[in-house]
Amino acid sequence: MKNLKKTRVMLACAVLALACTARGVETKCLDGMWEFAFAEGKPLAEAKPDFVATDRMPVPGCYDLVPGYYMKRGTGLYCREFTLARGVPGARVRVKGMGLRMKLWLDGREIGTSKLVFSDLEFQTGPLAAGRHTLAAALDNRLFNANNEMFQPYYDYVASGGFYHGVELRLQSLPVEIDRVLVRNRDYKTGRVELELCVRNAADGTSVADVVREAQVSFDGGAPATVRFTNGRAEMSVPNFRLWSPETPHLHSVRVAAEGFGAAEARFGVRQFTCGKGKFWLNGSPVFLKGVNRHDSDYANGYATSRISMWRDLKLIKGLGANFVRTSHYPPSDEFLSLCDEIGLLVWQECIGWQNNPAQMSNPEFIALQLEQAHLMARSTINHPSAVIDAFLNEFKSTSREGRDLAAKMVDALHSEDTGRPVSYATCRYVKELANDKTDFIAFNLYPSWHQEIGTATTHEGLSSTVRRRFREVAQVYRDRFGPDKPIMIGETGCYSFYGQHDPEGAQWSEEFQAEYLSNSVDFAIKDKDIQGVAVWQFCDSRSYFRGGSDIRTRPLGCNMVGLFDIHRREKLAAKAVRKLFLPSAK
Ligand code: ADA
Repeated sequence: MKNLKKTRVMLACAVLALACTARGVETKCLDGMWEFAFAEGKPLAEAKPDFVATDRMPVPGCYDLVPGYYMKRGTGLYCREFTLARGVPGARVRVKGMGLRMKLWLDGREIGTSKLVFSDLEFQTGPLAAGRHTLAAALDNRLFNANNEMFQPYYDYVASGGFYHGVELRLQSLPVEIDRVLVRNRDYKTGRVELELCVRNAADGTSVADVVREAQVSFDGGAPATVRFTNGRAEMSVPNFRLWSPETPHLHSVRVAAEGFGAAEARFGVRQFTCGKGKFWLNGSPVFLKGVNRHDSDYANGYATSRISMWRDLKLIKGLGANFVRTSHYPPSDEFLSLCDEIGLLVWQECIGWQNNPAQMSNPEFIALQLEQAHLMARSTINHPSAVIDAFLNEFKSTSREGRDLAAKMVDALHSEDTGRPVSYATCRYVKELANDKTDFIAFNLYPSWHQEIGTATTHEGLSSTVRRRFREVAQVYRDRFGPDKPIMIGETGCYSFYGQHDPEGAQWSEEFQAEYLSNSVDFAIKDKDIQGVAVWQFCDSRSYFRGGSDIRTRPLGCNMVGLFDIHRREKLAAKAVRKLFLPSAK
C-alpha cells in the first residue's frame, strides 16, 4: 500500500515536473539579408514567388529608403530559405509591421495577403516537414487614390515599403498547444487578474478555447500552483503584486503550463486606467496626461526603427517630464510598447488614419480593414500596461454620417476586446462633431493662430490671447455638449520651426516662435479647469509626403517640421519651453 502511495506521489511530481518544464511555442527569427528584386511601378497582383533576384535587402528595413530604390514606387520582392531540424504539425509566419500591402508564399504556396499596414500579423503555414523551406514575399508601396486602401496618398506621413520590425516563424510542436496567455487586470487594489489561454490547432491555426481544464500557474518564477480553467480563463490574485505606473513601472511575469498542451509565458503589469468625473484616473488617482505625439520613424530607416532608436526617443520624451505618448497615427510595434512598459510611459495607440473622408468610411472593404486592425491592435497589446488608450482614424470627417457610423463600430470593436481601456479618437471638428457620443473621452486637435485665425500672431499678446481664448472656447463646446463626466484633452497642438533658425522677435518658423507658441498652449492646458491632458504635436520632425500629398509648400524637404526635436533628435527651444511646464507637474 505504502509503495503504491509513494508511486502515485512520484507520478504526480513527474507530471508536475513535466508540465513545468513543458516548452512553449518556439520562435525562429527570420531577420537578416533576403534575396531581393524591385518591380518598379508594378502592382502586388503581378508579383510571383519565383522571381529572379537582382539584389539583397535587409529585414527589417524600408527598401524605398535604400539607394537605387530611394522613393521609388512599385513592388519589392523578397525571398529567403530556412531549415527546420524537425517537422512540426503547424506554424505561423509573424510579420511585425509592414507596408503598404503584402503577399506571402511558403514553398511557392500562397499563405496570405494583407493591406493592414503597421499591424502585427500572423499567417498559418500548416504542417512543415524537417528540412529546407523557402519564404517569399511581395511588398507593394505604390500610392493611389482608392477608397478601399488603408494608406492614402495625402496622409501627412511618408508611405514606405518594407518589413518594419522583422519577421519570425512561430513553430508549434503539439497538435493543440497553448500559443499565448493574455493577462487582463480585474482589480488593481487586490492585484486580481484574469488569465486567458490562447490555444491553437497546429494544422489550421484555429483557436480551441475549452481544452485546457487545469494548468500549473507560477508568477514571477515562483512555485507553480494548480489552477482550474473554464473556457480557457481563470481569475486569481498576483502574489506580492506591485502596481505599474509611469513613476514606478513594476512588471510581473506569469508562466502557464498544462500537461499535453505545452506552456506559455507573459510579462504584464497590474494597473487600472479609467475615465470619469471629468478626469483620467490611474490606479484610483487623477492623472494629467502630459506628453507628445510620436511618429515611429527616423530619417535614415523610416518605420524600421531599431530598439536603440526607440529607447533613445523614449529617454528624450521622459526627459521632457512627460508621462504620456500618442502613437500618431497608426498601431505601435510590440517592441515599442515593451519599452514603454519598462521606462514608464502611458500610451495612446491608434488604428491608421488621417483626415479620412466619407467615401472611404462607407467603403465596405475599408470598414472591414479598420475593424480588423482594431481587433488585432487591442487584443495583441493586452499584456502591455503602458497601453492605456485605444483610438482610431485621426481627424476623420466626424461631421459626416459615414464617420459617425464607422466610429460607433470602431468603439464597439475596441470595447469588445475587454482591454479595460478607454476608447476615443482625435477630432478637429468641434461644434459640428457628430461621432463622439459613444467615446469615453474627448480629444481635440487645435492649432490657433497657425492653422486657423491667421494674422492673430502679429504681437506676443495677440498670439497668447488667441491661443488661450480658442482653447477655452472649444473646451467649453465639448463640456456643454457632453456634460461633466467625459474628460477632455488636447490631442495635438504646436507649430512649425526649423532647427537652428533663430529670430530676435520670433518670426514664424523660428525656434523662438515655436517655443512661445507652446509656452502659451501647454500653459493653458495645465491651468485650465476642464483640460485633463495635452499631447504636443510633435516629438520630433518626421518624414511626410514626398513631392505630393495635400500641401508640399508646408513640408520642406518632404518633412513635417513641427517637432520639439529635429529629425536627428537635436533639441529645439520649444523642448525647453515644454520641459519647464511639464516638470514639476503643475497639476
Ligand atoms: C494635423 C494632423 C497631424 C499633422 C498636423 C500638422 O492636426 O493630425 O498629423 O498633419 O496637423 O503638422 O499640421
